[in-house]
Amino acid sequence: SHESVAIKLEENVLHLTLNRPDKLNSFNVDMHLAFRAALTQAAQDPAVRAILLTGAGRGFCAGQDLAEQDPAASNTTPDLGETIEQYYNPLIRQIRALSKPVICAVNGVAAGAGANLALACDIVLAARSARFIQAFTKIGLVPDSGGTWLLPHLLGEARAKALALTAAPLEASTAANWGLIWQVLEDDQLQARATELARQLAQGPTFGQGLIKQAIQTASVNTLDQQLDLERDLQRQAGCSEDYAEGVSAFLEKRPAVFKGK
Ligand code: T3D
Repeated sequence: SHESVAIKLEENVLHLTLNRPDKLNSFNVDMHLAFRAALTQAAQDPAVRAILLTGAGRGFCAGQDLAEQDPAASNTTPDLGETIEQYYNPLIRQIRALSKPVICAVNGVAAGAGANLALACDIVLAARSARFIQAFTKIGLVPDSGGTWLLPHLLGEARAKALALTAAPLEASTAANWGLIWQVLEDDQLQARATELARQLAQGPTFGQGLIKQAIQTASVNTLDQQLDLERDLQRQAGCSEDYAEGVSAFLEKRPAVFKGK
């Protein structure tokens, strides 16, 4: 049967590929449920130490499947708040709460919720031909899936507002220059380089990586004082990990460390 999210576990990396290429991997309920189940499984499975998210075909993700939720086709006004509450918000929260790095390889156009899904990931790589489009305003909507938070945080209000109000397509290279994403790669190198990065992280001290993710995500709501306290607490936890002991031993013995993620 056709899977709307293709899943493969290889070398401790869970590859999640949005797989509705004919619809530019736009979200229908089926894809939401498959994605959610995969992330829930990823959180629980110790064999999963990094997640690599990408899209099948020429696009990354075109956001909500607009054919599935056509207001003109139904008699009642759809409650979009309900869709957000049920599907998009839990997805973004799941990614942010996951104590494992989520790498996103944006292989092509990322529009609407698809753009903000990418931006919610921990490390975003994009193909040179990829575009980020805050498409929402073209159909009278508001950026969701964290867009109105992520954009001003990453870019500042001026760029955030202009992108959201105009739906202007942002080239991958500009996105990288502006600090919206980590790197732009040549199209034919994206998947190999993203896989390499994901594998490298998966072989690393993934317990500590989870704490790093938590610390950096919390910074925006903390004062420096609060953040110093948080760092103390997280460092205490990291210092109890087997990976810390191994990391120090390996350094002193001048050999590569063998991390277990605990
Ligand atoms: O529940 C709620 O509604 C609230 C939640 C909202 C979250 C959102 O994400 S709202 C924003 C929804 N997304 C969009 O508005 C983007 C719509 N798509 C586009 O603007 C363009 O497709 C792109 C700029 C992304 C790409 O353009 P292009 O020219 O490269 O491709 P295309 O020809 O437009 O699309 C290719 C096919 O995918 C086409 O189907 P066809 O004609 O070959 O059968 C197109 O209809 C389909 N497709 C693309 N995006 C969507 C879609 N089908 C359904 N929903 C889509 N979002």
